[in-house]
Amino acid sequence: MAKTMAPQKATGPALDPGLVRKLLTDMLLIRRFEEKAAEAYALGKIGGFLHLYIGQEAVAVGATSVLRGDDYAISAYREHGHCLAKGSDPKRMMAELFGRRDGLSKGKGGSMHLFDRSVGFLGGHAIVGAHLPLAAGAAFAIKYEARDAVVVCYFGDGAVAQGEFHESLNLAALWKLPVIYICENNRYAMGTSTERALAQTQIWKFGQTYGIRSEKVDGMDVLAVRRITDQLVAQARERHEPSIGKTHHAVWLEHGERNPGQPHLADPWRQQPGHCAQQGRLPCPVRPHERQPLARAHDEVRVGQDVARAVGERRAADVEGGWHRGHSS
Ligand SMILES: Cc1ncc(C[n+]2csc(CCOP(=O)(O)OP(=O)(O)O)c2C)c(N)n1
Ligand SMILES: [Mg+2]
Repeated sequence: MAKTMAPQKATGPALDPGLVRKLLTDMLLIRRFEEKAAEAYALGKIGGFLHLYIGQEAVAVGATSVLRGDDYAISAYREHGHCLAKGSDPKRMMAELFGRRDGLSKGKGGSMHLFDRSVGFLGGHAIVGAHLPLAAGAAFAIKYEARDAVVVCYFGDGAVAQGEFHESLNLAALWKLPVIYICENNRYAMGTSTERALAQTQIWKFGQTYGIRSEKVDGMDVLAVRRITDQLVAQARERHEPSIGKTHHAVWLEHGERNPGQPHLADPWRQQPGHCAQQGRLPCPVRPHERQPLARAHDEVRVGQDVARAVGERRAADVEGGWHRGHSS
């Protein structure tokens, strides 16, 4: 999945059928992976915590679609989608969730600690905010070695109130590091809304404070994410300029999956305004007919949704393989 494709305009006939199919396929692979993981967790086959990425697929896929194989990605604990998008092996990822020795982190890390150096994925990190300085460090190494790779660092809105967020942005700006910080703002950190946690809820504005470019983008629109990330990556690659992007999302799921037989810690979350439990129909990043530019491109290039799904299903067979092996162990 890490293969780079030329950036395209969000609308109009210039959209390449191969690109449309690839974006859909990659998002569907993540969706299938997460659905299978949820199933296994409900059966008590996966230990520890499990935080699903369902509903946010467009961010990982849109952003990764403009990265090169030698670029890095790093994330917090909701990282399955970022790791898959970077090109990691779904079988080894699923094995890791099951705590198996053939897992990505030898079964010692689990869902929150996927790590795959072979595709430049520098880990899922469970301590909120802790990986933001690591991203700056990796970007510093790139600059020190005079390479033109970049680091994309995904984090949640919950990290913004942490000191690491501000320290990292300060150093990235001061030292001109090739890092793109992408805040996936789903408006909640466990049960706490951004309104209750942040004095400044316009997260992208922190970029202005540190004098770096900041952009906000609809995180449900894979083409918009791709377009903006392409610009931010270009300035990081060419001029070593850091930036911050902020994506916003419909709220899909609880904070984490429910442990079998235990009450869910985040049940009050369901009562919060904007939670999916209160909405009849949610916008979905992987349903093309709900994303207008992608839907138009879809019609124009005659790539049917079923075709994309079929390709997605084939890739998802890998997921099933990993799941069955884990399930029978
Ligand atoms: C330093 C630290 N404090 C508290 C926690 C407990 N905790 C786990 S997840 C979480 C919320 C994070 O929310 P956000 O960054 O918005 O990510 P999201 O779950 O919305 O993707 C908190 C407070 C933690 N892991 N690390
Ligand atoms: Mg959040």
